[in-house]
Amino acid sequence: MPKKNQTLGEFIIENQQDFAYSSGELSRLINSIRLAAKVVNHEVNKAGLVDIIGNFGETNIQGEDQQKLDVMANETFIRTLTNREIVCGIASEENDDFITIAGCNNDHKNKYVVLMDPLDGSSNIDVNVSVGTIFSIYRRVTPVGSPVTKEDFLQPGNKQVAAGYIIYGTSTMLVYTTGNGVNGFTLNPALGSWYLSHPEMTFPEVGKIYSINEGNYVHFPQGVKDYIKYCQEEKEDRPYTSRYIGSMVSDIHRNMIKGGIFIYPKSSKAFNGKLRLLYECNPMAYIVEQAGGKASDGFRRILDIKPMELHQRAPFFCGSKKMVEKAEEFMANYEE
Ligand code: P6P
Repeated sequence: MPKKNQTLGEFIIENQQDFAYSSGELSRLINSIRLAAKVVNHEVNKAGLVDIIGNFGETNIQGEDQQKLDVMANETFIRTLTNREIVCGIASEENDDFITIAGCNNDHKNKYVVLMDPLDGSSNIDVNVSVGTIFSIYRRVTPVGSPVTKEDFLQPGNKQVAAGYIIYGTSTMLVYTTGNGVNGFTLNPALGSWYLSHPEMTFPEVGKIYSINEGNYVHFPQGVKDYIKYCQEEKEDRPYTSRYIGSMVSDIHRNMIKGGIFIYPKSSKAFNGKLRLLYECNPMAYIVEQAGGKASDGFRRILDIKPMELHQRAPFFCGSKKMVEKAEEFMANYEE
């Protein structure tokens, strides 16, 4: 039973038996993520003070300008995960292909792969709006000791053994699940320790917040347009409040506490939406479902989608169960 204010270290030890199949490696993996998160948090928090803000002068596979903090965060998580010899392979939004960790090619028994968005919402860095890290953990499906293959990464989200996010906001939080509910830890930067501030997080079944970039309205499918009008009409518990930060981790974190729905749909500008299935939608969907919420692409459960490509995108409807179900009703009125 989680005890409020216990440290993350104490929590991991107490819940060791909950880590399915784990012989302590998953615990060590979560521990390495919390270490890397502290390093990234330190850099994000001082970004305005040193010449680390601004473009790195390169673009990533997404064709997005790489902010210096993106690169720093990516390198920090990769280095920390590699040094611990727990992980066989890493896939990152910032890397064209997956990375094989040498330990997989000899007698190491590393059995986990990690997929991550090292700094989501990075376009908000220069305007001092909160950003986040998202991670997703699987057991490899190819034989332990052999080199990892793309097959180890292209698993459906329902095979995740853990997922989480770090939100670098007014305070820094690590929120994660290993399949036994969702718990949130807040960093005390003075002590460098994470404390259980949000035990057993539960997504409110209904809410009054809808989060979508309405600037794309004319490009949305008709079902999305109809749902937006539903949110805005004066009827029953509506109109809802529109809140959109432009940083998915922050939008979904707020909705998980207050209730709400986050939608990044496909559009005539982005035929599969913008968000990446493997290291944005799947981990957030796992967390949201573990908290009692719902996540789909407007038609199908996100976690049941079989990935075909490392960086493939998916439309994303995520949040309070009844709000997502209502949005899906509007989507069902039209051909997928
Ligand atoms: P738009 C940030 O770049 C991100 O990947 C998500 O964190 C965020 O929800 C979305 O893109 C914002 O995209 O097109 O509304 O600016």
